[in-house]
Amino acid sequence: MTKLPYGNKERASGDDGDSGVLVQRETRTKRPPLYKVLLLNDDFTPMEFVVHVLERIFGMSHAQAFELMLTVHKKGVAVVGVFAFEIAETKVGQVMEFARRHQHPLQCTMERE
Ligand code: TYC
Repeated sequence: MTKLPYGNKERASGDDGDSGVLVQRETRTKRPPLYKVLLLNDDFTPMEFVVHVLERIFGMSHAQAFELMLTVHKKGVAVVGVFAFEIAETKVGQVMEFARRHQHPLQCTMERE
């Protein structure tokens, strides 16, 4: 048999090894990243306004909202909740818009968990 200048006879015969059939390699569905929504303290926003924000926008009970407001007041910042990107973005926007409309300097941000 003649020695072929290729590693194997498939290549020498012009077959590139591609059968034309698509092979599914692996399926890896990554969980979407989560985002912490943070509420920041300031010296001017009234406590009751913050409590109202936490009830209305984050669905907390009055007791939960009051407790978290006090945590922010004492510590400077607290995580209000953890959400998928678009939910977190929407809630941050709602807080900022509501505070702006009432002329309070309340700040709300998000960061990747
Ligand atoms: N520190 C504010 C006050 O004494 C109350 C406050 C709490 C403001 C939480 C913002 O995210 C905040 N009136």
